[in-house]
Amino acid sequence: MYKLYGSTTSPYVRRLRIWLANIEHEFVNMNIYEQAGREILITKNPAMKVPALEYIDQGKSAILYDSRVIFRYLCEQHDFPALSWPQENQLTLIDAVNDSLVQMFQLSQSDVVADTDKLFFKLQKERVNNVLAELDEQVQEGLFDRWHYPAICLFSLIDWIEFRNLHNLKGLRALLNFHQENTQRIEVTATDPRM
Ligand SMILES: N[C@@H](CCC(=O)N[C@@H](CS)C(=O)NCC(=O)O)C(=O)O
Repeated sequence: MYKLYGSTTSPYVRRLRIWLANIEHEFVNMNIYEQAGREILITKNPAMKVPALEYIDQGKSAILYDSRVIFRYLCEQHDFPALSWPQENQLTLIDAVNDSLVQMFQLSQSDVVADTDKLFFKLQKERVNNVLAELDEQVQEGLFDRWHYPAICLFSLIDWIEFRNLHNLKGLRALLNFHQENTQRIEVTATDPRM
């Protein structure tokens, strides 16, 4: 059986929890910003990030980290087709916004004020705005109509942005509609970080 290490709030973890909805797994919930969680985390991933997936390989316990690698491993195990190249690009865009917003969130938790005249904040703001506009267009074109892995990743990102109030999504109507249309899915409500 799989053991997924993560937190309920991480969008990188949530995408896998949603995708694993019909695959037996244990979810180990940790607060990675507190001592107890960090003590577990350091034994699972030297990079000290979630998610990490523990599994049994030829009778031995093995571990994988990084959601992208974990997803690839799970697809191989369950004979699901690999992502297409355009879908890989979608994931890269979603992850780019995710990474920028994780860093901005950590800075705000460190009481660093986001000054958009400063290079770091300017770069993140540009990236987040550009990518969200591109994803909004792709949603309008129907590329996220099916509930495939990139759609699950996009949903997890948008819902996390709303949950943490990280970015004003006003004007990104297609993204907001996409979010609204998927909030009632069972696997989505079951992994809601607000619960
Ligand atoms: N590329 C990684 C990113 C994972 C990631 O950034 N996770 C965040 C939580 S949302 C984390 O563990 N951050 C801890 C830190 O930055 O110290 C993946 O896809 O799994």
